[in-house]
Amino acid sequence: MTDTPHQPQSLADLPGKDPGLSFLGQKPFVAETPEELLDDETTPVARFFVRNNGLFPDAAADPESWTLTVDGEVETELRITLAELKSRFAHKTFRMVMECGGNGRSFFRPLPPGNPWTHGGVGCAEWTGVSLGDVLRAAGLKPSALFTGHFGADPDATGSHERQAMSRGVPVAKALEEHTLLVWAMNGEPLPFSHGGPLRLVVPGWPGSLSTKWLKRIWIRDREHDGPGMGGTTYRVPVRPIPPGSSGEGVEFRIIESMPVRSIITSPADGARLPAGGRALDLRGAAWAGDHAVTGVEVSRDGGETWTQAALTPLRNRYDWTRWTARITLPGEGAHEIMARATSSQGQSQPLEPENWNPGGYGGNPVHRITVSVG
Ligand SMILES: Nc1nc2c(c(=O)[nH]1)N[C@H]1C(S)=C(S)[C@@H](COP(=O)(O)O)O[C@H]1N2
Ligand SMILES: [Mo]
Repeated sequence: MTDTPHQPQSLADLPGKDPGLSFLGQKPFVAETPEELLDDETTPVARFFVRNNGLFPDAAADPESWTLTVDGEVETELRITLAELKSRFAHKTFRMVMECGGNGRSFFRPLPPGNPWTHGGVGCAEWTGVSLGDVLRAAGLKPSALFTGHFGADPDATGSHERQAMSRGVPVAKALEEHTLLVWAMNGEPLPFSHGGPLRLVVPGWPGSLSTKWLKRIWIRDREHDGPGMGGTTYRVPVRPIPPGSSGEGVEFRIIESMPVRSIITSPADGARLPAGGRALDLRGAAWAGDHAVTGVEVSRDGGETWTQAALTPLRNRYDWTRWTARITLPGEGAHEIMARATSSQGQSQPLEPENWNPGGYGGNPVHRITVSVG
């Protein structure tokens, strides 16, 4: 049976979206955010990227009666409405980065299949909800509970409800982190439909595909989850480097957990023109590193020969992004390329070109480059 609700044709069909987003596809619906539209400390809903793997589901007629099932390796199966989630558990609000696992894919050569994200499959919003761990403890995890499996209400790309477009999961330890939330509000407003309203997961630091929108069910499993998006080379990378363009056959792969370190310059915009005679240039941006902290951001205007340290702004909470500022002096008139690179608490920093080619095109985190011209 196919039952396909009205599907937005373009960005203009999603209420309140900034027309400056880059539209990557309609079926499934995908749009990323140009770096200069990520200049707000908290990414407004209007500028937050959208990534669907299937079609949009029907909108909920009555959000408060939206029901989540928690079943599998639990003492007591839960069927709980959004209203009950709100009344039974402690509310949490954290500002946290969400980033698509394929962010940066377009920088790989050869280009792997999939959405050609630049650096804009990311946003940092204030998410309000309850800790998934509090709900799992209320259900009572059996000793056999090992992994989660997440199920959304969206039909797959053919419009079928029989098969999930995507159903991913995490080890129970990640599910029990305080910051892993069941979310019903974004930036203080009811969670918009295009971002999974009335109820979604936010699993910070790990690929966005784990943050299931229109969340209906969490299946607690005694083994690694095996839904669509868990097999083959999907959301997996080789444990050792492989030649670019190769299939990876016979090579050991691991599931991606923490996302890599990345920084973007959010002001000025790529292509900005400065008045003649201008020499000092103020830069602003953001950096993040999955589960880890950003320990430094540097900028260069000479192709990476020399680097200038940026000043970092303190985080609001774990998984927030790091806003940064820097001032550089441009040598004179003409076009100048400026790059930014971040370093994580793991000691990893961004390469000039992506080095970790993989068939799914995950984890491409080269330095962000912009060009500004003077005069
Ligand atoms: N139900 C459902 N949840 C989903 C998806 C999806 O296709 N269906 N896409 C995932 C992916 S791949 C990403 S990157 C994030 C994007 O969230 P956003 O659209 O709110 O930015 O949602 C995730 N949650
Ligand atoms: Mo994604």
